[in-house]
Amino acid sequence: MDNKGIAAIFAEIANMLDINGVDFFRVNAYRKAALTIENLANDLRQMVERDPRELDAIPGIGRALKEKIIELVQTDKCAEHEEMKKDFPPGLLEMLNLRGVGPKKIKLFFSELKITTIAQLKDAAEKQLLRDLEKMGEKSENEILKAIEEYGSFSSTRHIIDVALQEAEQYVEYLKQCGEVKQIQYAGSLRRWQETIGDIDILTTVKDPGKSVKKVMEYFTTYSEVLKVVAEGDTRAAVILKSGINVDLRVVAEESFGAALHYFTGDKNHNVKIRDLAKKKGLKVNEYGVFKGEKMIGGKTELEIFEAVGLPYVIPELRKNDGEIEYGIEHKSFPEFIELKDIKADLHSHSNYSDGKNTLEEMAEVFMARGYEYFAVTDHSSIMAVTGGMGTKEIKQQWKEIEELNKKLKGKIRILKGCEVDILKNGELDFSDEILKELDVVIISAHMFNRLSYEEQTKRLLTAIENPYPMILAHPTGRLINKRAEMEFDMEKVIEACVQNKVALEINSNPNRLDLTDKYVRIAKAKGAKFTIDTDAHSVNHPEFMKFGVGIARRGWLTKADVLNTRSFAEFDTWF
Ligand code: DGT
Ligand code: CA
Ligand code: CA
Ligand code: ZN
Repeated sequence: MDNKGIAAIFAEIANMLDINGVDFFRVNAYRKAALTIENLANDLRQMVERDPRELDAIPGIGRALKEKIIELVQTDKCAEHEEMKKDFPPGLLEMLNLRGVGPKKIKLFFSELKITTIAQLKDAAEKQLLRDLEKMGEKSENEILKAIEEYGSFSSTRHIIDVALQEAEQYVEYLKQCGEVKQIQYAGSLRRWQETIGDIDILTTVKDPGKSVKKVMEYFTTYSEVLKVVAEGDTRAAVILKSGINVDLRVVAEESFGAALHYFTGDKNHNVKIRDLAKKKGLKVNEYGVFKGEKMIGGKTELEIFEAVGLPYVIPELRKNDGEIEYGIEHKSFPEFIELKDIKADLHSHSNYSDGKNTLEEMAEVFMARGYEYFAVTDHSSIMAVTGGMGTKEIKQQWKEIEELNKKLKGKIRILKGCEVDILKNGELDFSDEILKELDVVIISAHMFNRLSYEEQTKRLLTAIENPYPMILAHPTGRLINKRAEMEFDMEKVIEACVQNKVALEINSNPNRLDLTDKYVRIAKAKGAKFTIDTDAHSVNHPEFMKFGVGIARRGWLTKADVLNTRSFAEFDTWF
């Protein structure tokens, strides 16, 4: 079993112990171990194989847990976990996915009302049985109903983009090794950098249409990550991967590759519009090509499709029948949209001064390796005690370290003194002006109180934005994809306040957030907002996320000029 699997089992044990109400120390020990393992750079399997004593070097994991790690590595199971699961209703663990429902409440519902599933919980809430329980009430009962509804709408889960992208890239790499493949490209929502992915669509052409197709099909269906082959035809196959993602493969003729790539990139609404346009010109466009009567007049490249209907090339990110076709016809070209290579800095990152996993210097090294000119370390303020938020003393200590590092790294990269300051319930900020005025980058964000009323939430955010110190509003909606809905507030007013107060809106590139969404990005751009694209990195592995934020920015029609962290440090500094 790999690190991820072991961490998941430890987390599950912690949750079970917690729901059972067993001693706090064991719960904590398991939870901490799960977190440590999840972020471990080394593979536990290799460590155990080389010498189990290597585990002693992992901090914060006691002896008993180390023995369990060895057991899991060697047998894929842990006897204690199996034993616990035997009598534990699985529905209790599922309830943990409900917003605002934790082990304490699950224990309460179980012991008072024998509730073991979400369905039973919903029923009890509807019958108003929950409100009379200890520490509950009408309001919290309604919140539970709302959380169940929210969870239900997520249960047809689409895949998070980084998981899908990684699977697609690995599959494509594998398929390239089959000697018969000529061109290959993933299409669909993934190529459009849509925030979540239903399934992966891969297109290929082959070297010898007579002989190769069958070989490619066979190669595709025998990939080691395939769980199940769902369909296998002459030129099309579909599989489900072990990760749960479905993948479609289509082998197409070389003269049709562009047409097929355009068709299967979509989206559907864009395709329909292109077909209608073609019809008006007396042409037919489909996944095989462009046709005038019976005669095929294009289809080898995507550009041939666009040109046939009077359009310039439309980048995949724009294809959603959301004005791109009208714009292209009118202007004959598109602005130069932002690209990953334009990014010169990351303005939202964490170190081990709060809940980041790495030191400042380690973070500086990865940002340097990406070729950035500067970056801001923005550890949490103190209200985020759970994440080890910084008080005045710690932040001043961090400044010292930043100054020393800046001397050491001079000419290579510049570290900016930043902070991700929490917005308190009343809209005030979680640091005194004395600290705020010393910072190079002040990010404000709402991590708590996300269930205030629409009016209160709007007022809270406006108060924070109007404070003279903030520069960036981080992950503005607070949503977590497939897990937590957006906070409810007046987005237009918030955007307008940001414009007036010179606060940039963040596009948070973490694939679980992608916040702002492309829809709001476009609205905000129209109102004259400026943006930063940040990764909110909590470890050296996360600066990689930048590409997802850039994808959202492109879907939102942003150019380099709209995004502040494409500027050199001097230009960036003068803007604020
Ligand atoms: P997904 O997989 O749900 O994240 O989204 P897509 O866009 O990848 O959709 P998918 O995999 O069902 O189909 C891939 C593309 O094929 C889609 O973007 C457009 C095209 N397509 C699929 N069905 C239709 C259709 O009924 N009409 C047209 N015009 N195009 C279609
Ligand atoms: Ca798809
Ligand atoms: Ca598909
Ligand atoms: Zn953050």
